[in-house]
Amino acid sequence: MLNRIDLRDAPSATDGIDRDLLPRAELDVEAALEKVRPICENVRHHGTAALIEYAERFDGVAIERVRVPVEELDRALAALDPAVGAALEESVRRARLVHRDQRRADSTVRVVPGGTVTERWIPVERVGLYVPGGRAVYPSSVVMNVVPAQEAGVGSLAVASPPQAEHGGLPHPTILAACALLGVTEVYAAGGAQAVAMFAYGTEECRPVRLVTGPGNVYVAAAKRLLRGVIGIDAEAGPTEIAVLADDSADPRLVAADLISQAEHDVLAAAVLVTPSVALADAVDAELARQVPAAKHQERIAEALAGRQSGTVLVADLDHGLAVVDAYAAEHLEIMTEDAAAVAARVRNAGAVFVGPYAPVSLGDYCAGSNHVLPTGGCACHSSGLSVQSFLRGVHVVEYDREALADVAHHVVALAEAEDLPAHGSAVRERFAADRKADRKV
Ligand code: HSO
Ligand code: ZN
Repeated sequence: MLNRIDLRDAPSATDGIDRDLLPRAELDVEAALEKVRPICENVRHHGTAALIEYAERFDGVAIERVRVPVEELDRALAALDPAVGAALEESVRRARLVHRDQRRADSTVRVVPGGTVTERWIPVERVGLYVPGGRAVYPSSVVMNVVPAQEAGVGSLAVASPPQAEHGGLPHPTILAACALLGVTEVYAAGGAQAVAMFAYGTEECRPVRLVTGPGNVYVAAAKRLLRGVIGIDAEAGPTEIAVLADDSADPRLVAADLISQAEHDVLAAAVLVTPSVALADAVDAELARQVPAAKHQERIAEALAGRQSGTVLVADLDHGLAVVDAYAAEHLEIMTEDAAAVAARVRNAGAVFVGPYAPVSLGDYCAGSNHVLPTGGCACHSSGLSVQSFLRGVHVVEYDREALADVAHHVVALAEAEDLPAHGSAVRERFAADRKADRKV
């Protein structure tokens, strides 16, 4: 069922793993840029009118206003299935526990007597959160974006999600309900690149934001790339990925179920099994053959599993497997081995690591307390998932008194001269020249 890539004789850990040998999706954000550019310009110059035009063109619905009335949020929450409401509340509660703990205190370092540097953590003033609509309606992603922003102390938070024809041009009701549950009152019926442009440039209805976070399709990613600079962004989210590092001790039934769970997202989703055990690989294939036809979204899943982004990678042993999963840098990595915690402790590159048989990725998607907005496409080797930190800026506050500056002045002057920037040195010298004139001591 899964493509098989046999790396058992390939170079091992010390030689490094060639990433090109590993399965991975290709997402052409560059190509989408040309389509997205005129859309962003149109929103920049025509605001709400442009958004209404795109709602008609891309979402097939005529809307009169983009801002969602607060009563619609309340109505959606009141109509929400109580079991879903309770689950969202538990998800929020656990996420708050974890994210609250991420908050950093300001800290002051006394560098020398009379000289301190304080690091102040200041929340971004206003944030826009993009929530996809259409096939992917994820109230859980509202939780995963809003909770860290709120815990960081972001004062102003707006959500945008595409207008839905079958919901009278409003975003999907579970999205509206999740916003209401989290106390978000500013919601816009806008999707795709045009929503990102609305946040970046502002419109008659929406004040511009400083930072845009949230997942989206390739057009959303392209708009983020284009407008980065005007706004900050979290990441360009690609299709979701699960890698499972497993040995003979793993239950093939669970490995298959977890691979299927993320393949369910998208035909481009990646499901990768890394194992030294041919027996396990065969057993997982057999389980996939059994479980996929029973899955509701079996066509999408089968396409994702058969795609070149998915596969089984056979490795020489677990050390080799660790080198492979580090090279792959999966968005989600499950460790299904003997002594899973010890193996997990050795992982360097992954968006999130799920340890042992009772921590499936879908727990993390909804209710572990961890964040599910994670780096994709191998970006886990240099980036983290969404956190309170994503919504804060660290500002250095420098305080030196006269003595402390005098002590280091000659070093500043020496470096300024080495860089042929003598005015930098003069700025320090001037302080003392003025003093010398004033008290005529020197
Ligand atoms: N696995 C997705 C998140 C998600 N799953 C939302 C279900 N709903 C990317 O981490
Ligand atoms: Zn998921």
